[in-house]
Amino acid sequence: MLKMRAEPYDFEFDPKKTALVMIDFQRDFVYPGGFGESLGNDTSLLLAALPAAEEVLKACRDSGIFVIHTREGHRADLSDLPRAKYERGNPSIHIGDEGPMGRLLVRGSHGHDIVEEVYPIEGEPVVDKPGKGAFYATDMDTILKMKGIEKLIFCGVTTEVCVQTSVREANDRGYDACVISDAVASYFPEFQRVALEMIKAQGGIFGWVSDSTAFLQALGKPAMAGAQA
Ligand code: C5J
Repeated sequence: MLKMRAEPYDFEFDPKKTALVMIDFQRDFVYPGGFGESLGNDTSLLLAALPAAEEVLKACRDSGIFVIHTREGHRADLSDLPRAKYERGNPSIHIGDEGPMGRLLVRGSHGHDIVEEVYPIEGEPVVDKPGKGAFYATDMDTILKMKGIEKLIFCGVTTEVCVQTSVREANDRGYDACVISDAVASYFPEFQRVALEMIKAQGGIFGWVSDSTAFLQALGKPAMAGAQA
């Protein structure tokens, strides 16, 4: 069993029963011209999570920790897109419309896919989800159960939307989740702070919060250049 410095208290995990969950590192959220920008967001804020997420991903691959990725998006015929989600936010262009990176949030388009820095490799399942949570209308729970996974490490975007929704879903399904604070990001700095506070409040009501430095330390890996100990 390994132990990682975390809040509200240390997070213990057996690497064989732990999965890294990489939430929605898609061009549609982190680059201009995608779904995130269509809702009026400054996408550059999300790039802050990538260096730490890359390090955490590399450390998990080196340590044999199971890695699973998610992508938010819809079928090409939009048959799984609720009207409410299509209309919500009065966007500049809608889900399914043609944008600079292809059809917005549609599976198979360039914008819907994962950025190169954290692109999945062979043996890392990619779960396509129509909603914000990684468990809703997906086989995420089945895959994790088949692998004997009990603990989850979360990286991804955005902190208060798809990451937090997935952490809550994981909590209700009996998993222990720890969010890596510098490997998640929000379009709203205040929401980043508060979303993490909410997870670890009340003795860890939804889970734990740690950072990439503590995670790398727990795995016996060197810290990222310039990281705070
Ligand atoms: C959003 C997500 N923000 N991946 N999706 O709509 O957080």
